[in-house]
Amino acid sequence: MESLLVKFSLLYLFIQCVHTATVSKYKSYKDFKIYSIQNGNGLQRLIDTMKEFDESVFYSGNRNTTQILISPDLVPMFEEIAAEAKLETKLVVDDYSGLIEIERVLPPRKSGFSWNAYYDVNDIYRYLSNMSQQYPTWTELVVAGKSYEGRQILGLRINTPTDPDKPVMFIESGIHAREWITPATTTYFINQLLTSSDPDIIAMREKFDWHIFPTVNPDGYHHSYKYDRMWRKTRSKSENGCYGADPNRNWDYNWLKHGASNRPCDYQTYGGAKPFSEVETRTLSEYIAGLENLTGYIAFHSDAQMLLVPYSDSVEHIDNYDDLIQIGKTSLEYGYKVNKEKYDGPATAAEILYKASGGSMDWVRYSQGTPLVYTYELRGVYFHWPPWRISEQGDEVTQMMLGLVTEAQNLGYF
Ligand code: 0X9
Ligand code: ZN
Repeated sequence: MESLLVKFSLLYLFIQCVHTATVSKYKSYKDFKIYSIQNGNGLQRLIDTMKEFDESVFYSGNRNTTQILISPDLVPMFEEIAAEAKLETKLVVDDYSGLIEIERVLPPRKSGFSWNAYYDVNDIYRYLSNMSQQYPTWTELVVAGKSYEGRQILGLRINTPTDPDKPVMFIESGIHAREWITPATTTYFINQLLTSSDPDIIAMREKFDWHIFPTVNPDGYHHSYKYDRMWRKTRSKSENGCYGADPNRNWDYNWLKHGASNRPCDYQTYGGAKPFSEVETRTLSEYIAGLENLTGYIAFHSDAQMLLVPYSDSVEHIDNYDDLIQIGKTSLEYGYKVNKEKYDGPATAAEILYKASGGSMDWVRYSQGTPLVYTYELRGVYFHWPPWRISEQGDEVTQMMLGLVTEAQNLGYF
């Protein structure tokens, strides 16, 4: 084993030098592979070894299988170690860059904003700004905080002047940079709220004081858009030179307890130097804490296709769990009617996904006592989704929101 590692270390170092010398600006992922591995003894060791060689190894999974993204240079080592550990592996994606290519449809510059392409953060903000100008009596631009690189966490408040004390409904999107479908779906939803002639959607618009934030991790999203499609974290710089913390592991509730890393170079789940070390989560939490009458907090992620309720790091059920499940089921039923897509749950993440502490949803529920708190994991293939199908998820989410508010209203939440 030892000599095997030495052999591969040298080979890998050499390839990395050549690679660094020739690397283009946007990480290509050419010939990167995804393997699906049956969980078993030796898996963690395999993952750890791969991570030693390449911090950016991405993996995710459930209780049965794990998917891992491997650079072509590491494939021989991966296969040898997997064979030694007698782990069953299956190649599921041969060239990961193909999935990324599908998404790189340039936004149609002249025709304004659309839902046929993915936009960088400035364009999303321009869309919000345009909407605030087009609907000045219904909407206003709101700033929920700022980012490490100095961007705003910009959102749109939709609060039609029908009643001064409406319940507040908060939408958080894009906390994970690479989950591009979530900002796209959120702007789609904003568009539906503002322009739909469906009486149910109009009623939903009127019922709440909406605070909607399509990209709460703007630096990370921009980095994913411009440099590395798989970037997930913020872009703060750690003392040891690595970048970013997972903004969904950085909130001050059970910080680092489960499913989070304390290593700044961890590509995925570094929880940060301390709770709220990231300016994005800290300022966003202050904005949330300042909202009177916060009744609903909805976080959008991708791509596990699930509906999750608090808490994410415990299998215990919270006091209005039964209501949350009933409301969540109706939400999913409404969504199902659109595209016949089934989502897992509603359930706690600990029961159907994995335990993960330090997420926004748990902090909001615990510290603010907000009654209706959900995380929607939208659809996708390893975080990818063709741009020409954004509206498909947009319509599904719009109906899921309608189902949610309808059933919550039936249960007397507003
Ligand atoms: O790990 C996460 O943060 C979420 N999954 S994802 O693949 N989108 O990264 C799950 C979030 C569950 N909720 C919380 N941990 N609050
Ligand atoms: Zn996510």
